Amino acid sequence: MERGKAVVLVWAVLLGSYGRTLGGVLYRVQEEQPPSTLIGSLAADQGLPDSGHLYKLEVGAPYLRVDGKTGDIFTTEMAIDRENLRDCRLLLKTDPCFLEFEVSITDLNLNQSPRLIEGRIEVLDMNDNTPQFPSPILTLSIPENTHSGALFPVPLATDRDAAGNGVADYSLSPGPDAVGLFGLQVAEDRGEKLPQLVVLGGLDREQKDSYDLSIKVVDGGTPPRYSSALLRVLITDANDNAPRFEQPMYEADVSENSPVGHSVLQVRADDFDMGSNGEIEYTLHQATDATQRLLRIDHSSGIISVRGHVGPRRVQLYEVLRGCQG
Ligand SMILES: [Ca+2]
Ligand SMILES: [Ca+2]
Ligand SMILES: [Ca+2]
Ligand SMILES: [Ca+2]
Repeated sequence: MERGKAVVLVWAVLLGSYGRTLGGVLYRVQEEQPPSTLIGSLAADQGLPDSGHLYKLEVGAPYLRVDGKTGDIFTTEMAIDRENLRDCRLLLKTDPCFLEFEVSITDLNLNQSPRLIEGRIEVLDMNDNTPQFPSPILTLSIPENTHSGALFPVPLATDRDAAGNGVADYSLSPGPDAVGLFGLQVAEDRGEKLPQLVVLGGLDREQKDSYDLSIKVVDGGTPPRYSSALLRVLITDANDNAPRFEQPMYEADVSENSPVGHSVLQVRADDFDMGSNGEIEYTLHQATDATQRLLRIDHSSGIISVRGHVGPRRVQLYEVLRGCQG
């Protein structure tokens, strides 16, 4: 509803009869109306006197003011913001929000104590809040060996409006490099929408280690309000690569009587994984006793050197090397 053309929904129920206190007057008003919007006319609506009496607001400031002669209740410069009213801030989304008021009526001709009218104004929700994610950039970590169909909860957006104008749905724009890899599933639990990222395709950290997706949240208002956040998916490493030597075969000649510690050759291997999954340790693998007596390998550098006396023979190193992941 536009501010300028505010239509105030008003009706009143008078419960009980006139006495010292009149209770149960109920009006309704849309939140965020401009100043001096008429909420209700106590004299006209309630059959109360419209002359010779003084109406005075006792409870309801600063949101309300009352015309002294007619008891007309108006909004003020202090807008009634449903989401910021003290009594409504902690309500459940589905609970109605009420603003209490009290107006006294004094008969100017009689020397009587004033009568008191108590009432409530139900503040109706407007869609004046946009649903928001907790941060403009949301991060999810997903292991590269995740199977297709696995679900990862996405941080929830919030919207301070009442249920119908609150969070209604989420959608995902995967971007060209992530089409077919990620989707969104929106579960529901007791009326709350729960977005979950679905892994649809195979993820390989060694091919691509992050994806930037856009996630959008929309509320149920008319027209709806919406906002978006960047959903950054970080692919974490799994140990899915074995170490590989740079060459399929290494060969070297060792001179007879080479001194102990003489460097024969250096082998090198690579492992595409990260951190400890990519660390390499070199050992001699299935080496014969004779080879083990003759040669040693440095576990970290891959340098093979002479360990013992070299006699007149030839050792084929390709039999004896293996790269070991750490
Ligand atoms: Ca909203
Ligand atoms: Ca609202
Ligand atoms: Ca590895
Ligand atoms: Ca890996």
